[in-house]
Amino acid sequence: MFTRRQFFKIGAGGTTLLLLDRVGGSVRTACAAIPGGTLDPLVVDKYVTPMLVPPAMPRAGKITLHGGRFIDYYEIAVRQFSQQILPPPHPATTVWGYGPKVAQGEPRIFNAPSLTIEADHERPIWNPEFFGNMIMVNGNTWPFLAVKQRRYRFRFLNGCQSRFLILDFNRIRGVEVWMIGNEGGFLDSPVNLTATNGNRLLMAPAERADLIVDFGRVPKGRHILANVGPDEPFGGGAPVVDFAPADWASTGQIMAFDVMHTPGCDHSTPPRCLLLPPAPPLPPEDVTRSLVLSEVMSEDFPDAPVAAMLGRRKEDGEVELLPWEADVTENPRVDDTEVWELHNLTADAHPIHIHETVFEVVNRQALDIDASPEGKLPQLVGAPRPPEPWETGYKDTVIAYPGEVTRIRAQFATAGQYVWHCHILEHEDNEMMRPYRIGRVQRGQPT
Ligand SMILES: [Cu+2]
Repeated sequence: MFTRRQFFKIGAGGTTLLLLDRVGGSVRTACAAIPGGTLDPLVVDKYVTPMLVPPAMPRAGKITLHGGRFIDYYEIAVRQFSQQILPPPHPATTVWGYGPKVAQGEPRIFNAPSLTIEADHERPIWNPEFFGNMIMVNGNTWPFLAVKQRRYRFRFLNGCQSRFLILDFNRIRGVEVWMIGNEGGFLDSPVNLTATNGNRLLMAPAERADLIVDFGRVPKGRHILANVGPDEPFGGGAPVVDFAPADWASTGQIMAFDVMHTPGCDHSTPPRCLLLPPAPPLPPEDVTRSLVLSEVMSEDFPDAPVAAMLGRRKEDGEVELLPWEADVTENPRVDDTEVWELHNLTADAHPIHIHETVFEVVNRQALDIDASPEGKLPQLVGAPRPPEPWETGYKDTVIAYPGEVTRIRAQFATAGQYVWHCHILEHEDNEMMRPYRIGRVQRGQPT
């Protein structure tokens, strides 16, 4: 039961949406206007701006490799800037983009979309993971929200390009946080993140969390929602122990809650008393597929990936990595249920997103990566571990940790052509995306 509904966006270097519902009270509106309204497309004049053909990214120089070969060298900066995207008299838009940090004889050029890199060695040249240095929530950097000493329902979406967030509520003294849903709907039962998970929640890019945040015992004043995820690719583990938490001065903070003194009591249902509608279990699987997440490394630079790829284990046991344009290899029959085993052979965690369907997280199991036979999948090690308590119900994005197989079960109901991919944007755009098809070949579609 909601008395008001507002929309927020949250994220760093990406677009994230946070939907806020006040829990309790009566239903007055099904949805409310976005504050400030939206722009009527009919008021934007068309065909008044000549199309810009941006230059290629200027080189910073050349590097000599062993053996005397030269390769192009770039120093790339990212910044937030204003660009006249709509024609005047509409205001300029705040955007992000890449540009040269220093370029010989060139002015600083930034544009959205960013300039292309047209190096002639080891294409594609790409930034394997982009990390911004500001946190944007619903279109503003580090906003605040005034709240009462009451329970609120928030829908979080991590819209960062590559950044895994670990939402940290520990600086909100007295708060109690419950998770009730994820991408596909409700969890089996509410999970008290404060009592059972250190008041924190890990969120990979594209994951969503339906949270009830109880400010009832939070003292009046300003409180910060923090982020203790890393300012670098996430490989699992805990902040401080396994990686440095995000910089407190910037990406370590997400937004502020200004808690107002609120007399009286909260009449909404306590989260521990909520009975969530059950998600019916999926039928047993008809097919199990062994799939692979892999990185192609540079021949010239140690530990430098040049592409992230998806693939599969073929019937003969050999691992085959496949580019986007290769024929469909995952082809469930209509209404079949399948288990997909995602073997992550890379050094980092990847949020794997499957279109069209939602799935159950079955379990995860370690792989003996170091003893990996060439061209084959590594052996399994130890027993599988169950999904996290907040991964029950149905999801559409799952964290595949490095050195593990992550198993999901999905039913494929609607015939058609879809994709599955990593949701780190730089990965999905650089080969970590594959088409898949439900049912027969579609007329006019790739096979
Ligand atoms: Cu990835």
